[in-house]
Parts: sequence; C-alpha cells; structure tokens
Amino acid sequence: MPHDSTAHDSTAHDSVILSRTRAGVCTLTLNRPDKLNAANDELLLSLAAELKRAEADGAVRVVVITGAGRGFCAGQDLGDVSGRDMTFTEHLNATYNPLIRTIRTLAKPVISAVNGVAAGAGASLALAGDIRLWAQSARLIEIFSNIALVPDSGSTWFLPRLVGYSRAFELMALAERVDSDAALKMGLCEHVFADETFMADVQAYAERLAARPANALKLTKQALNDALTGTLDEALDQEAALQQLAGDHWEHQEGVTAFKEKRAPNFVRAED
Ligand code: LHQ
Repeated sequence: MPHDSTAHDSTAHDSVILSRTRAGVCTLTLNRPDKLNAANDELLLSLAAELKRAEADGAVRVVVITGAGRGFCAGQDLGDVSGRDMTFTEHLNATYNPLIRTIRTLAKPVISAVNGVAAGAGASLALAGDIRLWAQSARLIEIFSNIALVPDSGSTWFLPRLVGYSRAFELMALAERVDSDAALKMGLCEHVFADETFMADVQAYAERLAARPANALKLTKQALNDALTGTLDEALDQEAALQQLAGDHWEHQEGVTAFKEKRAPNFVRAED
C-alpha cells in the first residue's frame, strides 16, 4: 500500500472541493453543506479538475466522491441559474457532461459515497460512480420533473440500465424518493453502511479496491463501459484486445506466481 499522503490535502476549508489522500484512496468532498452541496459551475469544474489530478497522481489508486454535511448533492444550485447567458444545452456541455464523462473514463475506480440526499443532477452523480456505497439515511430523487425538466447528466442512461425502463420512468415522472433499503434492492447501490461509521466503512472498502491490480481494473472498467453500448461481437473483440494489455503487464505475472507459490499476490508496487 502506498504511504499515507497528506501532500494533496486541501487546507482551505472554504474550498468547494476538499481533497484528501490516504492509503491510496483520494476522497473528494463536495463542500457546500449549507445548500446540501448543490452544484454551481465552480464546484463542477473543480471536481472534474480534482478527478484529473487524482488520475495523474501515482499515490492514488481509488477515488471517492462524497458530500460534506447531511447532503450528497442537491443537483443544480437553483439560486445560481438566473441571469445566465448560456442555454441549458451549453451549460450541460460545459460543466455536467464533461464531469460525468471524466468519471466514467477515469483510469481508476471511482466510488460514489452517497452520505445523504442525492437529487437532480446530484442523483446522476450518485449513479455515475463505478461503485455506489450509501449511508443508511441516504436517498435519491430524480427530482427534475418537479421543476418540469428532463433528467440530465447521465440519469437517462444510468437509471434504466440499473432498474429497467418502466421503473426508471416512474421514478423520473413522479420524482419518487428512493431510500437506502429500496436502493439496495433495486441495485442503485452495492452496499449500505451505518451513518455513524459511514466514511470509515467507505475508506475500508476503498482500501480493498486499492489493493487490487490497478492495470487490470483500469482495463476492466474500459471493457465494461464499452460493452454496455456495444454488441456481443464488439465486446468479444474488445476483451481479446484488452486481455493482451492485461496479460503483458507485470500484475499478471505476479498473480500467476503468487498462485503457484500459494501466497497472496502483491499488486501494489512503486512502478505503478
Ligand atoms: C438548495 C438546493 C438547490 C439551491 C437545497 N439549489 N439551494 C438544472 C438546471 C440547469 C442545468 C443543468 O441541470 C439541471 C439539473 C438539475 O439538477 S435540476 C434539479 C435541481 N435540484 C432540485 O430541484 C432540488 C431542490 N432541493 C430540494 O428539493 C430539497 O432541498 C431536497 C429534497 C434535495 C432536500 O430537502 P430537505 O432535506 O428538506 O432540505 P432543504 O430543502 O431544507 O434544503 C436545505 C438547504 O439547502 C435550504 O437552504 P436554507 O437556506 O433554506 O436552509 C435549501 O434552499 C438549500 N438547497 N437544494 N438545488
């Protein structure tokens, strides 16, 4: 496991994104708690920039996105939209959409650690992670139709793939609130942890991921994302190409050697 790193800790507590890296896990915290971390442009652009920085940082093997205070993210800051000279389309293309693309193409696992309410584009952000971990009191609301908008920032892509078309439509049309028990049953999250121990449980889970073979996980993420949009033929071709990259990497040798030597593999090395 890489050494604990405090080099990238945010020191300014008024920063919209707080960053802390510990034991290979970079935690990015949306930090507008008074507004349930509702997103303005600064928050969206800073989060995308921090994700890119974490991707380039050799000390980071897993990224966690979470929220400060009692909310995860309440979607677009509705106090910040009036008087804009951008269209909705321009706004999405300049801020939300690059962020969602960054998460899904990042060469490292991204965990959405949903500590509280996730609404509107905040729900999309909660869904965009490779793994979704929820606190018991978290809830997700596809709240867009309450203000007569369509779901954006990837919700129309993520949600039906997880819960099916009709359930997705119902959640969107009625802006129904999904609590953590229902989310677990529906497959909107992988695990629910107690509120009291949530961030410690997230860190422990993320450290498990951080110990896994980073190159293989990067290629797995790429293969899965491609497979979600492609045909079986394309997936088979893509798997064969990516398997070559995985098989040629030292991680593969280490895995096979460890198996033969009947020991646990060590996938964390300086050359990563
Ligand atoms: C907020 C917000 C918020 C500002 C809570 N803004 N202050 C849209 C437009 C353009 C382009 C791109 O895409 C989008 C996509 C979208 O995201 S549309 C959806 C926008 N979000 C919403 O409509 C959610 C609005 N918020 C709510 O309905 C509630 O706050 C929820 C259900 C999230 C939580 O309810 P509560 O737990 O009862 O909290 P609260 O309502 O009391 O909120 C706490 C504070 O946070 C409060 O401020 P205050 O000064 O009164 O304490 C809210 O005004 C503020 N806040 N969401 N989006």
